[in-house]
Amino acid sequence: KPKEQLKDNLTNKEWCYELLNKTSRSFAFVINELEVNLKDAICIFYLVLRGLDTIEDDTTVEIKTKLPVMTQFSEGLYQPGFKVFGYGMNNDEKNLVQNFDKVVDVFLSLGDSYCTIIHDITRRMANGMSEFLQKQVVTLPEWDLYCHYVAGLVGIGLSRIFHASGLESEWFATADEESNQMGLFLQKTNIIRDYLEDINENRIFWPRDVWSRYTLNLENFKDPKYQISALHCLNDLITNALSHAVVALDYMSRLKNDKVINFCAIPQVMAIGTLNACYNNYNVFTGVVKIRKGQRALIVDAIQNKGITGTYELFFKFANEMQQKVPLNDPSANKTIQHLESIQKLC
Ligand code: PS7
Ligand code: MN
Ligand code: MN
Ligand code: MN
Ligand code: MN
Ligand code: MN
Repeated sequence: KPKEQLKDNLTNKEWCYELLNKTSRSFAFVINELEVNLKDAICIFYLVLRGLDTIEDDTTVEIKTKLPVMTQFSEGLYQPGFKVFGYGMNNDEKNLVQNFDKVVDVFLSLGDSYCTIIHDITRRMANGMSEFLQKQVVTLPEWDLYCHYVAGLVGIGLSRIFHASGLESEWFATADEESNQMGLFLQKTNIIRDYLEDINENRIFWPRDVWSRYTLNLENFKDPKYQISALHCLNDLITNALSHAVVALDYMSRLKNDKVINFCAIPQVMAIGTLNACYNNYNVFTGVVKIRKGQRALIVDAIQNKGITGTYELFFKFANEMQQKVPLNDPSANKTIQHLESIQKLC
């Protein structure tokens, strides 16, 4: 059969899984391993939020055009045929929002408890994104609030989905603070690592109250003559992100289902590994600092084979590696070491 014809014959659910594989760099793998019922709910949750993020991220559309689209987005989940045109910075994102009716179709086939959770989180995230399209991230409480909207809420929604599936305990239904910090740990790591990508797209997610203590203009850090203050600022934000690790470990220690442990722990370990790779590393300001393919494979392997024990071992290893690199004259050194020691004591 020609390729085109095969594509036309996909069910909406098959189409959704195809889009999941195309639009997510790291989640497709861990989602695919989950038990069927949970897997469909989380695949749809991912695509719904990826659709919303496509609207948030599209810098070619004016903010006043986006705002009503964002506020109506969550209602679209209950409207068969709902699609969005004119958004997407690449073909996969365009494809997703232009054919969003396929996601809505599968969404409506999920159990009611899943629909309610996904709808509630999507509405709250859209409102939060709208708020921050109209203002900058200035203070540290504002940094936490932006990260709550775009990632903490994902954690809260996922915990409710785990509980609703019956695979995880009652505790997850109301663990909003812990779930929020699971999200904040990932989001802050993403924002720290994406300094260059974001600033080149005219977007700033580094909180001004922090970077303004180290430079007058965040763009200065791209210039190696500002290397020392750039590294001090970077290490300051990494220290802030590390403050969530202890709560994240506590959250993960309460999980029972092996596949859910993999789903939660692989991204968290990748995050502390990324923070370790970024720590005191000027390459953050000149390119992309990533965990190498081979190292990623070792992490996935350790967690798949040793579960929560493997997770603790890797948190210990990365915390320990980071601690060897703390320069004594770094302004955040004491705090950094405190956080790294709390992590290692738990492991
Ligand atoms: C529903 C799995 C497990 C309790 C699209 C997973 C973008 C880091 O910068 O794609 O756009 O390239 O690299 C994920 C907590 C959310 C937080 C947030 C939803 C963990 C729209 C992930 C994914 C909670 C807003 C993707 C937060 O990074 O970003 C599902 C527990 C989407 C989680 C965005 C970021 C996620 C992110 P970029 P990435
Ligand atoms: Mn994005
Ligand atoms: Mn975004
Ligand atoms: Mn219950
Ligand atoms: Mn990013
Ligand atoms: Mn990215």
